[in-house]
Amino acid sequence: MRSPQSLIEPPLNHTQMTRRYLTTPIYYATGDPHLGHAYTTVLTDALARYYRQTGADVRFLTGTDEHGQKMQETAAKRDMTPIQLADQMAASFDAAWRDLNISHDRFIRTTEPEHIGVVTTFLERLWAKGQIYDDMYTGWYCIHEERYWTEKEVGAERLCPDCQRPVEFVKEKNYFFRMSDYQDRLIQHIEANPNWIVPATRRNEILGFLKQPLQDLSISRPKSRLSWGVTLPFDSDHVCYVWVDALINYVTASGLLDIDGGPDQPGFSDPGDSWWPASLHVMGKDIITTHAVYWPTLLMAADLALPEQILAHGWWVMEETKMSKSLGNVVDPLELREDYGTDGVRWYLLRDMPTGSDASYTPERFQARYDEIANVFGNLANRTISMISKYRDGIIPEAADNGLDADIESTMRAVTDHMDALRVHDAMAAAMELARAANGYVDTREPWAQAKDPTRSEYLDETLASLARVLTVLTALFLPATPQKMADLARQLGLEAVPTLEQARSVPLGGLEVQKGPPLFPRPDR
Ligand code: ME8
Repeated sequence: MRSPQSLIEPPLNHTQMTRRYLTTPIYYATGDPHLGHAYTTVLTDALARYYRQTGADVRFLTGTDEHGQKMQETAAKRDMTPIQLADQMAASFDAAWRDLNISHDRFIRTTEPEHIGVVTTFLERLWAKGQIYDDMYTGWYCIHEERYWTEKEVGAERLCPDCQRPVEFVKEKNYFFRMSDYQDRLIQHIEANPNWIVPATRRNEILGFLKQPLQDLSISRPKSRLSWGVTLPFDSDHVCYVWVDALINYVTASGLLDIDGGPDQPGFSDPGDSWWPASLHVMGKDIITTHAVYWPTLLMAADLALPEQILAHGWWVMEETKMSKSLGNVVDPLELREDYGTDGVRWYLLRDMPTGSDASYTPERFQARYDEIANVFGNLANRTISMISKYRDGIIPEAADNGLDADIESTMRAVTDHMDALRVHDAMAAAMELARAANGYVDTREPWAQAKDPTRSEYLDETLASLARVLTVLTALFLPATPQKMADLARQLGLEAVPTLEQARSVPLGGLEVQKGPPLFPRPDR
């Protein structure tokens, strides 16, 4: 018997390592997280874990969006100050992400002094470059969506086209960003980079939107109406529009901007020292326009690199309706976790939603997905470890372990291709197919019959070694979705940790002692 296999990390050469900077949206600190927020965060976490497994140097950012009119109003309704509400909700998101085993490196809050400093510096830079002007705005405003609408858009009913709530008539001084100047450059960028916005439906939607002339963007709100925000550096009677403030969070957390640079030297640090540009912004399709139009044009105007890719996933719906805080039809991921465990919830979210389309939450679908991982993969793990315990005193035989090599090879290729194309659901489906193939292998090889016949002892060794190999590979393939359960299984196999994708195929297993543990995906006791 060998002692638990210690996996030596390959030496990392930081200058040559691929760097990946991944972000989720920063969620509004007006309510608790629900299944929709959990999905985006778990999806980004799965990608972050995958990239780390491939040896990349990863920075993973999430956080809360804490300024704006909605915060001011929600706090007032609850008899709180905006910062009290923000503190409470930031703690609630932070706790939820801890419970869901999210591996972020940074949780940003837009009320942090560092962020306020970066927004100020960013605006100073745009102002110094003549990218901002003031004008009188007359029109309609939706408090809930924090945005202006035209007469035509609100119609005779005077309702917000997005949320259907009544809009207010406003006449006020506003500062505008010359967004329209960047329309052609943005279209060229999208056309020259077909994978910049994925999936293609969202890219086409943005290109369709850009067929209309792009308006300049109002980037301020008068303090007389809204005081809860970042004061404009060039007019202390106004605060920054919450979306501009929020988008800049991605730059703040990258370390690109030196806030001590001062207005004359806007003080952008050496890009080589920061994480900018982001490799991938992940979000729901509801906020694709802000990320694929407002954000890149603001960056162009500030002479900063654009994010490398934008992924806009679909909506979780309940029956036909989008799950949303304001509609009150939300599912609490933390409650589901009590019955199915963290990895049960993560698995369902990643396996059930095709990355680009909508998905409908039902308890039946949740159960069906859980049954799949419990019955196919959980069963494979359980029977393999039981058979090694029963037939070989718990020691993985030193024998050829290539019985499923062809399946392993093709699955690893498929999983890697799907993950690289951000199709996490397909990657997980492909890994599950390997578990199914391995169950088929058990049924064909009939190790219980091999065990009864001493002349077939070598074949039994081969069967068990091949099954141990496939389980090891599966710990690496499922790690992005179910990290805790894969760590448990790696320990049951006598390994210290889940191997990287590369190591999973070659780490020596013969001689390791397996430890039978409780079922990986037990039936929920309800
Ligand atoms: O928009 N299905 O914050 P937000 C899938 N603060 N994803 C959902 C979802 C659902 N039903 N509901 C919410 C904001 N999401 C801004 C972002 S970023 C610079 C500022 C997820 O709290 C999805 O990622 O309304 C969506 O884009 C995000 O939560 C919106 O979160």
